[in-house]
Amino acid sequence: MSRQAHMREALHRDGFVRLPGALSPARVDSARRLAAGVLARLAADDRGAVKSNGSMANLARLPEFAGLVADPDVLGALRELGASDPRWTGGYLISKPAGGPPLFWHQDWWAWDDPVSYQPQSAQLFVMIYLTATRRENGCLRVIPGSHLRLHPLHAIAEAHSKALAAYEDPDHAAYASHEDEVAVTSQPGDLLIGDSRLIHGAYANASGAERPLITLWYAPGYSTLPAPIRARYAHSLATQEGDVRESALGDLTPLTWPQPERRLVAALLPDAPPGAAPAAWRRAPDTARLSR
Ligand SMILES: O=C(O)CCC(=O)C(=O)O
Repeated sequence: MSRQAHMREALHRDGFVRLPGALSPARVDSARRLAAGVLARLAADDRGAVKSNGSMANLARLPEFAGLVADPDVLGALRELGASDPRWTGGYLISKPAGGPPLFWHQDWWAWDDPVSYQPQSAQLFVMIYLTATRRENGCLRVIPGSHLRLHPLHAIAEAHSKALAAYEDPDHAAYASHEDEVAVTSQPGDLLIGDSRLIHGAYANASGAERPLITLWYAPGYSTLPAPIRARYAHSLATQEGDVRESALGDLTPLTWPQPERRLVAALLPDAPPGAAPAAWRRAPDTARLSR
């Protein structure tokens, strides 16, 4: 089997795949420097409100990441995985400080009312770029393989993405606990971890003495094949950044109002609105009866 066929099979079967060394060291260095600059600007209160995540700095506010969003290695990896018309639908700098707690179990998908959510093909992929070497002890990714398509007991954590879970109000909550089905996904600088947005995932606590920065990017790999209401919602969200955790230090730009050089870099990747379609409903929890057993 070819490398490409292996990658596609892993993504389909497990819901994620690791591409070792896909990004150039120069790109990783630059992203690490940019991330450090953003973290220095965030207020302690902003990070405290998302203690479980560590930080949630919306890249839509940060044109300096345009080069990473449009990086040919990232887009090439998506195309190898079958992306026909990849569009960038969002991204965050999620950085776990030294001593940061675990990240709650969750999945990233948001249009669970639409039948496309229950098909094998993923409507939205995450591309995770850990900027330092990660392992269990310093807060690497953990995933439940296969949970992008199959019902899992962790789907019962209905309030994933709530303010209380993000703020780590109840450290004994099951959303932070290890699960027997979890798999630790370690990473080296330059690796891309690409996965299905429906995959249940989280992160271990960072028991080390160093910051553990991550850039998560989301792309719709086959944008023009998506139902019109989903495309309409993407286009609406791009312009409004609805639901953003608003850190005032980051300003209120959107990719549509970025300075022209950065806007030009990502222009072909931005979701456009289909004429006349009403945006799909924002639904973060699946209809569990429709997931396979
Ligand atoms: O912080 C992490 O390692 C994982 C972040 C995450 O779950 C996400 O980007 O959706």
